[in-house]
Amino acid sequence: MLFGRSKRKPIKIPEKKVQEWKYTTCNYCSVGCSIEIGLDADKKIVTTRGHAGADVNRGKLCIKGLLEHELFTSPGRGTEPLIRERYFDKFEKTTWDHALDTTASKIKEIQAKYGRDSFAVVSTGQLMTEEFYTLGKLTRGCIGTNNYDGNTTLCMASAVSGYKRSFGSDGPPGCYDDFEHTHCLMAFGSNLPEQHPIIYWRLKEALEKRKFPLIVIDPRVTMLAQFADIHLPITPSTDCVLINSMMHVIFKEGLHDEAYINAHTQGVEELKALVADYDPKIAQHACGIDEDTIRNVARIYAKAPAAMSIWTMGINQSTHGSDGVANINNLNLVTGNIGKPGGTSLSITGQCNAMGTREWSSCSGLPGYRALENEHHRKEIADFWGIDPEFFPKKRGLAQTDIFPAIETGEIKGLWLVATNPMTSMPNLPRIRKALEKLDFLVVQDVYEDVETNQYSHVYFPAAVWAEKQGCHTNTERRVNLISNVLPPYANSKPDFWIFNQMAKRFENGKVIHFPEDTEEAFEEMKHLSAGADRTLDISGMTYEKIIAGRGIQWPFRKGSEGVKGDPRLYTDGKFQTPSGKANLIPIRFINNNEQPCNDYPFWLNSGRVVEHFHTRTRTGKIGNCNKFSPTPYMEMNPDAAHELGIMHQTYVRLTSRRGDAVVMVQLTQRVPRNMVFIPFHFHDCVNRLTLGLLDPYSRQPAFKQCSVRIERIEAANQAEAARINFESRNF
Ligand SMILES: Nc1nc2c(c(=O)[nH]1)N[C@H]1C(S)=C(S)[C@@H](COP(=O)(O)OP(=O)(O)OC[C@H]3O[C@@H](n4cnc5c(=O)[nH]c(N)nc54)[C@H](O)[C@@H]3O)O[C@H]1N2
Ligand SMILES: Nc1nc2c(c(=O)[nH]1)N[C@H]1C(S)=C(S)[C@@H](COP(=O)(O)OP(=O)(O)OC[C@H]3O[C@@H](n4cnc5c(=O)[nH]c(N)nc54)[C@H](O)[C@@H]3O)O[C@H]1N2
Ligand code: SF4
Ligand SMILES: [Mo]
Repeated sequence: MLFGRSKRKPIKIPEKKVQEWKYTTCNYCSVGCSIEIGLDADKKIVTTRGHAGADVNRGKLCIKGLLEHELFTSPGRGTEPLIRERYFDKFEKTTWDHALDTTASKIKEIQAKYGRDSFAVVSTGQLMTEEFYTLGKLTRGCIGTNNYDGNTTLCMASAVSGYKRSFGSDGPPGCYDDFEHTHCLMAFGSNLPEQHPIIYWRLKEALEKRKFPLIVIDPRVTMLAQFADIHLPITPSTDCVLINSMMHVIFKEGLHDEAYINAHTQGVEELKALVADYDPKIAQHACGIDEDTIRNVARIYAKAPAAMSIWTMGINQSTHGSDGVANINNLNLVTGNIGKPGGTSLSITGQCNAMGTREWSSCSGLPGYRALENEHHRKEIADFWGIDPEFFPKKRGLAQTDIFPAIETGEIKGLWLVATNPMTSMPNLPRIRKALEKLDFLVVQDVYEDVETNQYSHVYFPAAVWAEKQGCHTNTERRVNLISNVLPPYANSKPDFWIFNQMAKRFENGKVIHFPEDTEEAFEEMKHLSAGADRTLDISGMTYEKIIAGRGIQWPFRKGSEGVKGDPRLYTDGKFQTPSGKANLIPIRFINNNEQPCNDYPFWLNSGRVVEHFHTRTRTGKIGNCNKFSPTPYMEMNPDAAHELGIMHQTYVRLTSRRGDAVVMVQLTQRVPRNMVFIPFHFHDCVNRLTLGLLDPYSRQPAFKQCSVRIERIEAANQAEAARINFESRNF
């Protein structure tokens, strides 16, 4: 019997009439996949596909990339500029000229009254690089505030800081191709299958060809941990202890690379002296990994002909973020694993263009990795832009995480938010809400007018998104790739590039500094500023055409370079960007300075992401299939811990921290240990109502992943009300 199958019609995939494929790059995560958008005869988008000829993704895309074209017409898009006198008034539609004029005059008024730095700008890792460069020109060169930063402080700041401390410069030294050459990979606090699915696929491909040990360090049994050969469920925030202890074993057993250390590093004696204190017998009690495993892992790593480390937010988002990065670099330097195929310290970047903002936005410095603290750099840029170098501050101003407290104290009176949504993404939201309410003037520039921050703004600029504009991104492996302009901006929204240019016209220096009309000309300026024999960040040999031909080109790619391939690795000659040319070995002493579980708040609160959603869901929350797979805020909880508290699977609980409370649905799972819960941070009014966000002393990045909470059962009679609250944190 065929159970009626013979009568069933086969599934038919409707044919899509693509007339033309347009080249572009994904605008979500930093993997940097090349995408082709298929247009029909009427120039309507009918589909997308991964570019088969691209080195990065070789035809593949993850769920977000596959459905990305749906965001152009998704609900909530901003159509017209909006304005209101006070944030509790109703928004009125207005013209671009009026919105821009009002903003410019408000900025000037605030600066005249309270000083230039009383107006702050907070941007993002999600614009085009040319847009970042232009915003830098506007902010540093025309508006002249030093309180200018980006959401990369929530994301990559610790990696930047750690790279600078170790190697004298930012810039991830490795590439995805290192998977093909490595003999051991350690992944610290990085869940590739969900957060960087195509990098994960590259790793799996490499593993299928040639088996090598995969060691995952994560307090949670992530999808990557499930695939690991060795999983180290570390005590939160103690990675530095583990690494110190590994180096203790490596030095003691003579497994270090003496020749490399002598030739290319400085500070080994101080490092040796420090790690002498980290005998695995002692360290095990701090980091929660038993002494035999520490020794085993140290030996595997040090004996591998080439070993590499990758990491993401499990390291960066910690009070030991910058130290964690510097210590991973230490480990790789003492084992001679920098700048060689399969031997590297590769930070896996977060947002699609977090690299571009680091390189060119001038947030914490000046374009092209130049420093405000360096007189020569200030003069170089001032001369090129045609302004007085004295207009620039002599050291960087506040980081994003210090800008909000400065609003509380009244030091900052006005704020411009560009492509970031701190009302969901910052720690301790009750405090952020109060700060936004306190501002004299807030302008929000976003693709969506229903973004939470807009409830507090006075002016809203509707921005064009992704392939509605043109420009570059730099991905995790320093690959510059191009987004082509495939369709016009939605309604009366405008490319961020245009908005910055128009704003510049309203400032004195904006008449002096040249602001190119198109992004390609801005790219030419950046190329000019990047050229230089000693500079690692050299893009002077690139053109938009060459970038498309190479499906992205890695920097450095110098003027006169042949072909379309840049250098896959940095520091291959063992020469670093420090004054001596040697890398710094930095002793990292661990000081336990986090909020810890205690009697009143007995659980660690850990937070992160799921594959279907991107950040605060302004985009993926509105894309049918992304949202359908992950529609509800939830919390992972260990079944044994739940049993003790009488909490059932898929019921609602109340979480309380010292900051606030949140209601959330429980998913029982062994992924988390008994004393930890995990909540994806995508949902509004949920986990960041609870987080503390103590800051890393070097990078000012918040410890999003470590604080403590109490969990209370909600009685059956109140479950329906709890369900309503949980649903509301979805926001729409
Ligand atoms: N689908 C999707 N992909 C994304 C994003 C997204 O929102 N959605 N966002 C992008 C961005 S901007 C970023 S920054 C990346 C983030 O990418 P990941 O960092 O890989 O993702 P997270 O889930 O934030 O955190 C990773 C892991 O850190 C672990 N962790 C917590 N504390 C510690 C600790 O003390 N030590 C160690 N070793 N691990 C710890 C957590 O348990 C978690 O599993 O993803 C990018 N890709
Ligand atoms: N608890 C907890 N909190 C976290 C984290 C965590 O792991 N746990 N992770 C942190 C990290 S790593 C990050 S990166 C941050 C992210 O935090 P946010 O930057 O606040 O998050 P997004 O939702 O990406 O916000 C980007 C905004 O830019 C808009 N946008 C997109 N493209 C464009 C464009 O081209 N132009 C303009 N003008 N707007 C655009 C989007 O609609 C969206 O509103 O969250 C941080 N917060
Ligand atoms: S892996 Fe990242 S870059 Fe690639 S399609 Fe997915 S979200 Fe886009
Ligand atoms: Mo991030």
